[in-house]
Amino acid sequence: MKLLGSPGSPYARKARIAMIEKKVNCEFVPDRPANPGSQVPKYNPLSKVPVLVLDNDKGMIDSSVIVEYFDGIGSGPKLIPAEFKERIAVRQWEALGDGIVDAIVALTHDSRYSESCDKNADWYQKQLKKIEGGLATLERDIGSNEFCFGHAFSLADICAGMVLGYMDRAYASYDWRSKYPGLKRYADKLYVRTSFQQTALPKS
Ligand SMILES: N[C@@H](CCC(=O)N[C@@H](CS)C(=O)NCC(=O)O)C(=O)O
Repeated sequence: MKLLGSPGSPYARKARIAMIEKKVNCEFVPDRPANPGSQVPKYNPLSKVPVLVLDNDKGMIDSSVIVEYFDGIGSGPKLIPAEFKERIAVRQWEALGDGIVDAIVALTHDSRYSESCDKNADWYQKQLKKIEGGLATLERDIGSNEFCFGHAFSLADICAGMVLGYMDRAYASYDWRSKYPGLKRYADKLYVRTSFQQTALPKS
């Protein structure tokens, strides 16, 4: 089994963190879909990462599905609770995290984006509103807790950490630590985990 992903991809990082937390015996293979010779299109018709290449040479796609797979086959505490209401609650955190990352990508990959671009422009404000709304919601809902959901590490924390790590990589000019001190406190604790340290995103 091999996990293909770009070293800088937040979604690949989500799957990589789950792989480490669940002690799954799988190799991470750096592979950017845009690079010539990439194996990604062979296993994912959408040409996106992460993609998990199974032992039967079939591809499993989407970070959400791959995390659930790792949670099922790996050892250690569950990342996604079995109980219905709890599972839906954790999935809500995931949806929020994925949505914030989508907005960071939309903002920072826009051809008009640069450090000196017009921050009042409609296209900029539209994505910024989603990012700030998302970060404010994370900060409010985490409060002074150690974990996003309940009293244990879960997929919800993987997703919150994925967001904050990607802010630092793709949108480093935004000082989220000063604006959301509760998130800074939360992230400082989360980032000492081996799974976060081993998957730290390269600076862009
Ligand atoms: N919903 C997908 C999103 C995956 C995704 O958008 N990956 C980006 C990298 S962060 C990608 O591969 N982009 C290349 C492309 O869209 O061509 C998931 O969670 O796996």
